[in-house]
Amino acid sequence: MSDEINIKEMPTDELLELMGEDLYDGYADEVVEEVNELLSRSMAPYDILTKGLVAGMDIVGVDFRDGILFVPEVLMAAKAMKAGMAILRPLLAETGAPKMGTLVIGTVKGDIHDIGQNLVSMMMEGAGFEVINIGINNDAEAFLSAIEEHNAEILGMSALLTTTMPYMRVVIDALKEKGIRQDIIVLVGGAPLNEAFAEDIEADAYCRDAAVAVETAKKLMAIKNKR
Ligand code: B1M
Repeated sequence: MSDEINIKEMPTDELLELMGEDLYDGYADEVVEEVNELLSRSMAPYDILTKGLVAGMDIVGVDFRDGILFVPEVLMAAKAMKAGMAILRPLLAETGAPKMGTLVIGTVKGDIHDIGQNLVSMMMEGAGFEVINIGINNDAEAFLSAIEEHNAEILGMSALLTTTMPYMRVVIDALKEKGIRQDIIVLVGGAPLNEAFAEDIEADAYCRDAAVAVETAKKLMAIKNKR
C-alpha cells in the first residue's frame, strides 16, 4: 500500500508494479498518486497506460477467470483504472492534428464492459479523430442513429463476451439493410474476437488493441479518401 511507502524514492519499474497491485486492490487514490508521480518523471502517458494500468487489469482478468476475484472486486479495480485513465485522457488527446474523420463507438447490446472502448476513444482522439462514444449496451438502432446524426465515417464496436459478440453481425446487417454499409468503415474489437470472426461478419477489420485501432483507422481512411 502506497500510504506507507515513499513512492518518490521508488525506482520506476517498482512503482509501475505497485500501481498494478493498487489497481488490483481497487485503491483509486493510490493509483492517481502513482500516475501523477510517473508523469512527474516524464514517463510517456501511453507507457503509463500500457505498462501500468493495462498490465494491472490483465492480472485482474486472470484472477477473475480463475475464481480468485469476484464482481465487486473487479468493479473496484475498474474504478481505480478509470481514475488513472481520467488523468491520462487529456494528455493522450492533446494534439494539434487536423481532424482525421469521425468515429462512432460503443459496446454492443448486452455488454457493459466499457474500459477497452474508452481507451480506444482516448487514443483515437489523440490521433486527431472526432470520437462519439455512445457508451454501453447499444442496439443496432442506437448505432445507426448516431452514425446518421454525426455523419460518421467509421463505426467501432466493442464486445468482451462470447455471448454478445454475435450481435455485431446484427448491426452490420442493419447497415446493409439501410444501404449504407459501403459508406462506412466498420472496425471491431474486444478480447474474445479475432480476425476470422471479423471476416466472417464482414467487418472491415479486427483491432487487437487501441494502438492497432488507430493505425487501422488511419490506413482505411486514407484508402477511403482516395476513392
Ligand atoms: Co467481465 N468478463 N463480466 N466484468 N471482465 C471478462 C470479459 C471475462 C473474460 C473474465 C474472465 O472470465 N476471465 C469474462 C468473459 C468470458 C467470455 O465471455 N468468454 C467476463 C464475464 C463472464 C463477466 C460477467 C458475465 C460476470 C458475471 O456477472 N458473472 C459480467 C457480464 C456483464 C455484461 O457485460 N453484461 C461481467 C462484468 C464485469 C464487471 C462489470 C465486473 C467489469 C466491467 C467494468 C467496466 O468495464 N466498466 C468486468 C471486467 C473489468 C472484466 C475484465 C476483468 C477486464 C476487462 C477490461 O476492462 N480489460 C475481463 C477479463 C479480461 O478481459 N481479461 C472480463 C482491459 C481493457 C483495456 O481491455 O476491454 O480487451 P479490453 O480492450 C482492449 C482490446 O480488446 C481492444 O482495445 C482495447 C484497448 O487496448 N478493443 C477494441 C476493445 N474494444 C474495441 C473496440 C474497437 C477496437 C479495439 O473498435 C474500434
